[in-house]
Amino acid sequence: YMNTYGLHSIHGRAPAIAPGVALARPDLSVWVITGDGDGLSIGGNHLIHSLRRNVNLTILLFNNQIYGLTKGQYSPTSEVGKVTKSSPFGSLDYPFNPISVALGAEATFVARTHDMDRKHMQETFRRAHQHRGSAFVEIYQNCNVFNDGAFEQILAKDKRPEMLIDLRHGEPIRFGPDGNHGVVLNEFGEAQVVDVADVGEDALLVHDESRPDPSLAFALSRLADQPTTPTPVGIFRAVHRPVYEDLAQQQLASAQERSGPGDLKTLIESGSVWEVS
Ligand SMILES: Cc1ncc(C[n+]2csc(CCOP(=O)(O)OP(=O)(O)O)c2C)c(N)n1
Repeated sequence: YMNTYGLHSIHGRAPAIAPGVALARPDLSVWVITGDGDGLSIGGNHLIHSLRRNVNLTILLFNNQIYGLTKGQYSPTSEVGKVTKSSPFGSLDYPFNPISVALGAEATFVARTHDMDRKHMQETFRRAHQHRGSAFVEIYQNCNVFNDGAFEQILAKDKRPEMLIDLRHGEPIRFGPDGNHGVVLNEFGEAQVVDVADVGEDALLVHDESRPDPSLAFALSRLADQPTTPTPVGIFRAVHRPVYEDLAQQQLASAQERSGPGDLKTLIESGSVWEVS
């Protein structure tokens, strides 16, 4: 059992409200539960700024590639050509890749898991929770009412060995029923799927989630733009950077050392004061 408390924000604004909670109550473990519509459409701005600030939050983005609650409109992760109630002739919008967005927003922890493997999901959430700073986890989640089967090509039980690339820190990136496929970096620094028999095991990319530069993680995020080709899951990036709350506390302490503890009433009544009659 867990002792939890939840609150609903305005649509998309959880990443704006949660940093306030985290700043005021550093003793709490603060989680943001969001969706591809919530976190990447209306709340996209709030999401990227809480990531770059490295507030101590665990952000779970449940990506079902659709607006479910409002009954099936296309979202920022829907594929081009998606026919929905709001795009009857097919969506024209090029979709976001949420992992690439989080990496571009300077997130210090970035991972992907999915709704067909409880153990993988638990382990990913555990690592995200342990991370100090903003942890971003994308979860591929089927919406069985408004977008059923969106991840079938990679998440059907018989497809997973061939289509999921399990990223493991410090290990060569291999996948496939017999580990017969792997990932290399090509001459342009792009990640590329190969047959291990063609290149040899030594040529494979060794995953390193702790690299300070996000380029490697970004290259891996570009392997699959849509869940139709081999797709990396696991932890793309886990690095340390000063946490926003710690910096804010330090700033507060040094200001108090300089000018004393301060008094709100005195502050408000200081400087230019007008009397309205
Ligand atoms: C300010 C505001 N604008 C629009 C809405 C309507 N609305 C509710 S949920 C939603 C999209 C939800 O999509 P997503 O975050 O992907 O979650 P899902 O329902 O698919 O789980 C929208 C547009 C709202 N509730 N509030």
